[in-house]
Amino acid sequence: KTKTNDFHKMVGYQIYPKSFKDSNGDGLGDIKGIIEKLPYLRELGVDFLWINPIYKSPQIDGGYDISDFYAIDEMFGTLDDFQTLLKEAHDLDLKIMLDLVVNHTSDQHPWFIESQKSKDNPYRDYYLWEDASPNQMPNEWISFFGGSTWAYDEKTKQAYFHVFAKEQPDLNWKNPKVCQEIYKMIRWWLDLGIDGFRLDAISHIQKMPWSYKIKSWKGNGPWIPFMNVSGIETYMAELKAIFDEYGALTVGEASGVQSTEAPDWTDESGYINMIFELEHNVRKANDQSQGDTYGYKKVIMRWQEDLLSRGWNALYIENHDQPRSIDTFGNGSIESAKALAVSYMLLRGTPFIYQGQEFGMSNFPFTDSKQLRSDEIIKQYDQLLTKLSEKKALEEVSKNSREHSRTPLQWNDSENAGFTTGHPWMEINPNFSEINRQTNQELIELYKNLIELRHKETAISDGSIHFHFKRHPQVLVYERDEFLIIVNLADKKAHLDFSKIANFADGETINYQQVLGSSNSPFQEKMVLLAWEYRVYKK
Ligand code: ISL
Repeated sequence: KTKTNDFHKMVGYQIYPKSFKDSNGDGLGDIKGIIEKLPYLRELGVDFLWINPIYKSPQIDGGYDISDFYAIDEMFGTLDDFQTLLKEAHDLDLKIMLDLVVNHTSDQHPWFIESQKSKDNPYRDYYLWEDASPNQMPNEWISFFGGSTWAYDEKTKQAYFHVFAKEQPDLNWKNPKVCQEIYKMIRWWLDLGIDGFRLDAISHIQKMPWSYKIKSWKGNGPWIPFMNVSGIETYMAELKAIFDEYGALTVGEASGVQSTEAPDWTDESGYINMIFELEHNVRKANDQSQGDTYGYKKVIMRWQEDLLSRGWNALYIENHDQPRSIDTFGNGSIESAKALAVSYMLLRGTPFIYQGQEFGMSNFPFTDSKQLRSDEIIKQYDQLLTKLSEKKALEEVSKNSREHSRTPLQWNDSENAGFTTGHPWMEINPNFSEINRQTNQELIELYKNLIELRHKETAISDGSIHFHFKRHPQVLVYERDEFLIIVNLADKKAHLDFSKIANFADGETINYQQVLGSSNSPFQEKMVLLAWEYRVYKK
């Protein structure tokens, strides 16, 4: 198989399996639960599913700490179940993409257990060990989850390196044996019949020399020594060779890859099909729980423009690491969720929908620290307790916490929102009788329409993109060849005047038909948009 551009037309759906659907009443979502819901996903119209890690794991980091790359974690089912899922999904023409987590393993992975035993263990060099003492780590680098990137080991008087939790030791990619093991594993899953991978934290696999001194502790400063560091190209090229052999569908989570570098990563000869930018999740300076709309718009425009002639964007407004968009960039209303949907679903790239986003799931109103589930958030909370009251500490950690997006899916208004017949592993949002898959049909319909446009219209799947009113703080306006998309991303009115724009001068004569919209409104040179209004026109 060769690399084709099929993915230009596709729409992905992200499943956080623990919270998607429980089939056996143990309160945890599972593979059979996904199988149950395949008809729903088919009907929605998506083309592939990206499933967050289902491998064997102690679950310190939501399954991103893998202890066996070849086994399905019991909580999700068996390899047989997974093969049934593959078959049933494929029968419905749905592709399956798995998470590929190869920057690190769990500290319970047999390689690490061996590696820890002694300095001369054959697996020692599978990980990154350096001489250290309890109060002198090899350098001052800090991890994404807080604290040093080094964890000291008393027995061997060395420390091992981890960019995430200390239970997630980083693999040593400089060791060819590690690469071979990983490549073997990738082939194993592709041979089993999966369609592709989402490459987790892939830009961190290469590190700078340990002697690198951090120059700024602000922004991305602390991550510079392990974010898209030169030398990574070799590994990426080797990965690409395998992906190409299988015609695998690939999307990279690659923080630190700039919009100007993304074309090299994702064009015809690039390593992967597409890339998620992580920059648009900007928050208002004065309120970390609120999205910065103009910031979002600017990031989107830059990535769209920088990848216009080469490369491909993976588009999203929600995932398992971010709070719900209806509350960050929206105002909690379904109108705002609709505007957000239109704002990104028709851009150039492959859109992803995160479970529950399509029916307006919202942030969780945390009232008790016992409701928190992520290890790293609980640690942050405990840390904050040293200086804040319980109430303030909880408020602080839940501000833009990824916990919000991880609550069980609200399928209907029956007990436990139809997610489980047992006791849910994480509390269900108390708003489930108002917000669920049954109540918010209109939003689902809109998503269906948007997906259909991507499937049918080459202007949307492969056309060019051109932005207007680029400095407007709240309205996003873009042309995709014969299409014109207008979205008001705020809860106040906006005025647009097209008469000064070359192609629109004498706009009244443009023969625009409205394809979608929150109201029926023929195109006019001077228009007033209501709060959260969206309009899609076609010439
Ligand atoms: O934090 C980042 C940038 O500021 C990241 O780029 C980082 O790569 C990203 O948060 C990684 O996330 C992914 O890997 C983590 C896991 O906890 C997340 O859920 C996953 O999406 C570790 O595997």
